[in-house]
Amino acid sequence: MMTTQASQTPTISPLAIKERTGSISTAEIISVMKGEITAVHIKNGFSVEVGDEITANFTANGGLKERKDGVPGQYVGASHYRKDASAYFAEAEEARPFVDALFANLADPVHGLFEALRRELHNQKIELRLSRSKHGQANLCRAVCWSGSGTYALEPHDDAAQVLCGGSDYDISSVANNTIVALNFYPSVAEQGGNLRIWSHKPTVKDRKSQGVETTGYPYSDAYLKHIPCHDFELKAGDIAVLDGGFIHGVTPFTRNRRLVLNSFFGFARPDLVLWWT
Ligand SMILES: O=C(O)CCC(=O)C(=O)O
Ligand SMILES: [Fe+2]
Repeated sequence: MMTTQASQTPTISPLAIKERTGSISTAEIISVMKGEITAVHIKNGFSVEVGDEITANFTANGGLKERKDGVPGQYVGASHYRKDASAYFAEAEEARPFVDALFANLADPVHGLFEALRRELHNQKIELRLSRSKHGQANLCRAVCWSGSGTYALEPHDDAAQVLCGGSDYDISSVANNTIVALNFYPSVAEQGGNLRIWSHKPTVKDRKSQGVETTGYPYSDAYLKHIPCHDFELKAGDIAVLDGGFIHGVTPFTRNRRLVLNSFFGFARPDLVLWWT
């Protein structure tokens, strides 16, 4: 009885959040990777015009699909969620031309940030590369428009369970021992709502078991989250959010226009290796 109760009382972990306007710095990203800060919200982090072009390329994309894995949304690219390595990397290979088509001939912020981080880490004798296996290689990002119609457009979840439980064919498994960084670019946002909400709680394996989400980290119930403080990032087109994906987060409902996110994950697999995937 005592044990059950203890595992169902979520531990509050304070959020260290930075919000500012301007260009994102690799130092801030590395701070999130090292667990020094929980999240960074950069307002006006990239051009709204580039965001509009990416959104138009998403809408017209031949690889645009409806998600069929229990998480409502439309997407271009590949998600490792609930997939073993062979299925994920096959999907990533197949989706690559469509992910490339999102950026067409643009000098886009996702490639820009990846390259800047790669250079900075290289200076520190750390390699940054895409996750890979004998089945193929990850893409730089995936583009998603969430379409949940309940309390959330994207239900509260953590991004760590899926890495921990992905299976041994993945090279990213060891990143689960470190901070899994979620990187989100917002080419377009909702008129109302569509906030990225983060809760002051980083679930353990035991917490996930108690909530029946051990292998997915999705979704956490309102009852579980009720007494946990949270913070909302109110997003505008051109914003960037970088967060410790081990903390529970979700997307509040929104109306009318399309809210598009370009999402990637990365983190230390070893002290000298950072892997990047979607
Ligand atoms: O759309 C967002 O703001 C968050 C996306 C997210 O949490 C995810 O893709 O795992
Ligand atoms: Fe997430």
